[in-house]
Amino acid sequence: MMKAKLPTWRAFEGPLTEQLLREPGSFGLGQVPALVKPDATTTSVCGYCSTGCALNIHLREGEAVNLTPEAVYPVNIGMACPKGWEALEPLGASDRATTPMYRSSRDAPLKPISWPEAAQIFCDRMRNTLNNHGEESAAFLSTGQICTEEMALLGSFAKFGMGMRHGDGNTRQCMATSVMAYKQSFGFDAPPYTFADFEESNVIVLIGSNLCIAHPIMWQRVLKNKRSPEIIVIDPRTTETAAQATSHLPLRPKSDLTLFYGLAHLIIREGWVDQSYIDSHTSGFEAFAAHVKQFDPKTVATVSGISKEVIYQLAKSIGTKERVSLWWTMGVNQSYEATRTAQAIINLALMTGNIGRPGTGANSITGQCNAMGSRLFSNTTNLLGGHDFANPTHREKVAKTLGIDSARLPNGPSKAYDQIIDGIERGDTRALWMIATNGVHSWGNRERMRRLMAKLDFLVVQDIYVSTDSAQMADLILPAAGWGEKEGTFINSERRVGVTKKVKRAPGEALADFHIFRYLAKTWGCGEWMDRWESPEAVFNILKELSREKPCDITGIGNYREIDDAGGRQWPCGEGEAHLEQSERRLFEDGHFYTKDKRAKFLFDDVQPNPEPTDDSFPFTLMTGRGTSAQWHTQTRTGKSGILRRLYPEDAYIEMHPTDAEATGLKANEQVWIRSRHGQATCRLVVTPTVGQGQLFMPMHYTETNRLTHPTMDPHSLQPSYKACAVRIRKLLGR
Ligand SMILES: Nc1nc2c(c(=O)[nH]1)N[C@H]1C(S)=C(S)[C@@H](COP(=O)(O)OP(=O)(O)OC[C@H]3O[C@@H](n4cnc5c(=O)[nH]c(N)nc54)[C@H](O)[C@@H]3O)O[C@H]1N2
Ligand SMILES: Nc1nc2c(c(=O)[nH]1)N[C@H]1C(S)=C(S)[C@@H](COP(=O)(O)OP(=O)(O)OC[C@H]3O[C@@H](n4cnc5c(=O)[nH]c(N)nc54)[C@H](O)[C@@H]3O)O[C@H]1N2
Ligand code: SF4
Ligand SMILES: [Mo]
Repeated sequence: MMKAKLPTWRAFEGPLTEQLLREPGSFGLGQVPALVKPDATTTSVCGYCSTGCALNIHLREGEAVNLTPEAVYPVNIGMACPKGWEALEPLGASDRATTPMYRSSRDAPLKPISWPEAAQIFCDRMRNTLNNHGEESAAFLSTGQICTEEMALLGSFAKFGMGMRHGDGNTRQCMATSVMAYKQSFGFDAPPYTFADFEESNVIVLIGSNLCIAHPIMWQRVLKNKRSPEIIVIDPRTTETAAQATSHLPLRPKSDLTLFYGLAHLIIREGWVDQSYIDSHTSGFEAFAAHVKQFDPKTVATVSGISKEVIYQLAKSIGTKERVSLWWTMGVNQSYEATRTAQAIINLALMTGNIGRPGTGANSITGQCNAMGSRLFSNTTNLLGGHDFANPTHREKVAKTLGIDSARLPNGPSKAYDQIIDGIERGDTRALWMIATNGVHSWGNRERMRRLMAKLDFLVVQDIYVSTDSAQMADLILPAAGWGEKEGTFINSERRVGVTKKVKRAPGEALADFHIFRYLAKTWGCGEWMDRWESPEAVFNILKELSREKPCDITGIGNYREIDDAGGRQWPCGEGEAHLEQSERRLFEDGHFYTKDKRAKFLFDDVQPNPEPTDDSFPFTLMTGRGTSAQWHTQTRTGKSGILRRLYPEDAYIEMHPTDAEATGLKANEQVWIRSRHGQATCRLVVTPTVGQGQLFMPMHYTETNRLTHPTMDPHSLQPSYKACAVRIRKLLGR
């Protein structure tokens, strides 16, 4: 068993108001005794990825001293990946934000200030901006990595309290495509599967999804499948997952849409469609069938680089096998035609009747621990609980449940991430509040992003560390408690609501995001209507009420303790629903979708040219993504664990095919210079046949990567196309 070192906390010594001290659970161990016995073991859902593994947290005098994976939880059944095992370690890092910090001008150094001062500065400067420049002039950028209750509180305070019109999240970089694809096709953003489907499929198709690295415990679930499934990986790279698959289709980057239309063409031509399913439960099939006629195997083979024979075999497996599940992640979502690509996958499942049965589905795998919470309850792209900002009935329902006037609700969704950022250039966005996301590292075209952050009148960063790229540019840093130092719920990839608990004291004056939002709301003056939002569980009860009669109904889900005892519960879970005792649940078993006519829609479009084409000046296609199972995004957390650091390369690197290395005269391990149309970077060269010729790969964990990428968006989801950027590469001279 690994031993977690107990960090030495800085003594708490800040000036605080009476009011803050009275906040339940804001400092010290607060509410821990309510859920956790001091010298025992409790469970908590992991705060990294969307698998949502439960971890046993071992306590001494109420403080976590170690952890082990939980054996009976239905998700991870005793397993955890390296990040989960090391989840306590980053909490003890020396660069934790322990007090609010402020600089009155850009040239001044950041100085510690008190919470009352910080809250006053936040409210004064935000209020000035909104008063002087209008409701569109300040925005927030949030995350899929805080608790659902925190997201809901933030979205409600910012929009209904402060009167901010815009707020988006890093989920735009990640899940916006799936949200849009499901909404349009199924009538609601509803990933239909349960993890048991990994174990119950005969054919598992993984598209742009590197489970072994990004979702290692889901891959363990695949390995538990007793049906000797066919595992097909569709990814330009020979990833760790592709290497273990029964077949790997190394298609040309961004040729997915052509390939899927080609598969649909063959399935129709060979008569493998499930006509009775199509007739009973879908609409738009005929037009779709006409559309895919042009995608004959020869054309598709030329475009995708996959042979006609292999394409035929894949079509046959999808069209004739009994239980086929299709899973996708960022290789699909991060594209300039992402939504239609995701819908092409959905169409394959619909036309073969592979949905609503065990081992089937058109399944988008989410990324962050609470991406699903953000999709439903962050109040950004839709009104709390999957409601529509523009729908009068929805507005009334939400306003009534919250006890506010519906006139306080904006009448449309927020600007998207890129529109908020582009707004800085034009002077439309003047103040920005970044919460639990490190946009200066993770957004494309880094140098432009840095320039725009510097242009803001006021940048507030709310993070657990002071050292992040974004925090370093802030005017005001609000110190947050991290995973393990606060409580609330996460919703994982299979729609399972799980409880995460406070098992450690946050250092110094760091506060749970929940309490930061509450304190700011009180200082702002929206005390009264927010009185009911007094604790995470009180907010959870409000969210349950908001979900009533929506597809994500959780009115019958129970309280934190009941959810915890049940091993988490999946939505929907309406009042008195019998399936409460079931530990695994999938959607659409009755063939009814959430559209008006209850039918799923076939949606499609013409294939678009890559807006970032390669040419003589930029001959290589750069792909980006996850590097190792021990690295998380911008590395602010995983970079703090000595054990994890030993598991991955310290310095930035780029992967190139041996033939290309030979042709360009580049050698393994030498420093190279890479240039795109948007920026340049230097890093170490790794020569490996896992990338195809003409392709390069860089993990996103190093700051170098997003110096090169560019924010080209999918038109429906406005998600950036991070995975296909044209570059050239040379030996770095002078070394
Ligand atoms: N260890 C670790 N795990 C994580 C994360 C992490 O940072 N580290 N992040 C989490 C988050 S938020 C997310 S969103 C998920 C992401 O999980 P994944 O999407 O599985 O990870 P990525 O590496 O971003 O992209 C997946 C694959 O897409 C492929 N790809 C690139 N271009 C194309 C294309 O045109 N077509 C196809 N079919 N494939 C293509 C890439 O080669 C890559 O192997 O991981 C989650 N899990
Ligand atoms: N080139 C390229 N770029 C990408 C991607 C790619 O594949 N390629 N993937 C994109 C995807 S899918 C994603 S999801 C994004 C992720 O991008 P980010 O969201 O920017 O990445 P993280 O490093 O997870 O940032 C989370 C921040 O929140 C802080 N934090 C952690 N816990 C808490 C908490 O409880 N409270 C508060 N207040 N702060 C906390 C962390 O210290 C960190 O600074 O990156 C995107 N960018
Ligand atoms: S697989 Fe995901 S949820 Fe499970 S331990 Fe690893 S990071 Fe945590
Ligand atoms: Mo993500």
